[in-house]
Amino acid sequence: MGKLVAVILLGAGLALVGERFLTFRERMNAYREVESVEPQNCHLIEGIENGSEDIDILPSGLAFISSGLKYPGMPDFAPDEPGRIFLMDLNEQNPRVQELNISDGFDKASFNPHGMSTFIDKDQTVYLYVVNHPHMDSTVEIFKFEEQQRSLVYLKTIKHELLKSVNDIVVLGPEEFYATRDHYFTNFFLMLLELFMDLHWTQVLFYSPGEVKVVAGGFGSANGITLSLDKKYIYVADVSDKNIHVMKIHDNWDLTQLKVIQLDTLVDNLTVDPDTGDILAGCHPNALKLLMYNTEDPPGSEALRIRNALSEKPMISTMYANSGSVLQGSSVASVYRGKLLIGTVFHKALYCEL
Ligand SMILES: [Ca+2]
Ligand SMILES: [Ca+2]
Repeated sequence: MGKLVAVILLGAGLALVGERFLTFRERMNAYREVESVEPQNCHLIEGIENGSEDIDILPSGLAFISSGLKYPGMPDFAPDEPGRIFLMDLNEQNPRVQELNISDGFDKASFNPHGMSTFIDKDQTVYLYVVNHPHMDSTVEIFKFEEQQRSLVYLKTIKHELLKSVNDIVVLGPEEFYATRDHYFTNFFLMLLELFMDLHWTQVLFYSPGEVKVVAGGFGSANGITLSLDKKYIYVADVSDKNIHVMKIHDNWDLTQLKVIQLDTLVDNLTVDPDTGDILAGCHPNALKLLMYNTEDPPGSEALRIRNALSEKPMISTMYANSGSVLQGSSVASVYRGKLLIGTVFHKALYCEL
């Protein structure tokens, strides 16, 4: 009898693992290949070789690009080089990137920049908030941008027990922001288990000096986050569920979900087209190729535009798609006056004229 129970339990256990394995492959879009969609005038940006995970463009056309992310399980072509922030002026005829100098007082050797968000104060001072993972920890760094000197002046590091496994942020006011947490666990093995078991324990947090709280939960892996043009809604990408959550902001900063836009691609960072309010999404068409990196069959890239996100039927179109022959592991797409920038987790960056 005891043996029979053991055999039944073992069988049930194996069936569960098998089922989880198959649904995991499906969730990662393991079977999907991308068909090329390439605008005419695109070229790789010279000087960016080790990622451009997030891109934030100021209303003046200056683009910040975070580069050199080291993230557990992701490829990294320059493991010994610290991360950097690049600047690109999209008003120029042939824009080039320039590395921003970072002021003293900041540990540049362990700089591991991830998601970013800019904030312009009432006096027009520009601040850049950067999610950082020094020694695989999570912090938010606040810099003041000095346009003339092309430099970042380090102001402050924010750490909090709820700000763990932070992926992206969107700044709402001085030292006030929403942040996404892409995993519940911080241990690499438990992170993989969490993804594999599809636990849905990740969250969106609100941070201010006076109050830090969870404002939304239940995401498979909350990733990119951005604000609508009218500042009434928050868009949150759930990368493992392949969708975008549209959430209403309340006066006390709590969020309620209005709708979910389901896609067939793993959505990473989100930006908003400043002219139309459309959501632009940097996506991973097949995330298994990203996790099991193989130069012979690399992960592709995909950038989507979502029009009328609040309507009954949002319109989804592909701005760019590539099998990985040109651009691998796209994580963000951002536009400024007919120019499109596409960044990647660990690879290069693309500039297109639309
Ligand atoms: Ca961002
Ligand atoms: Ca991200």
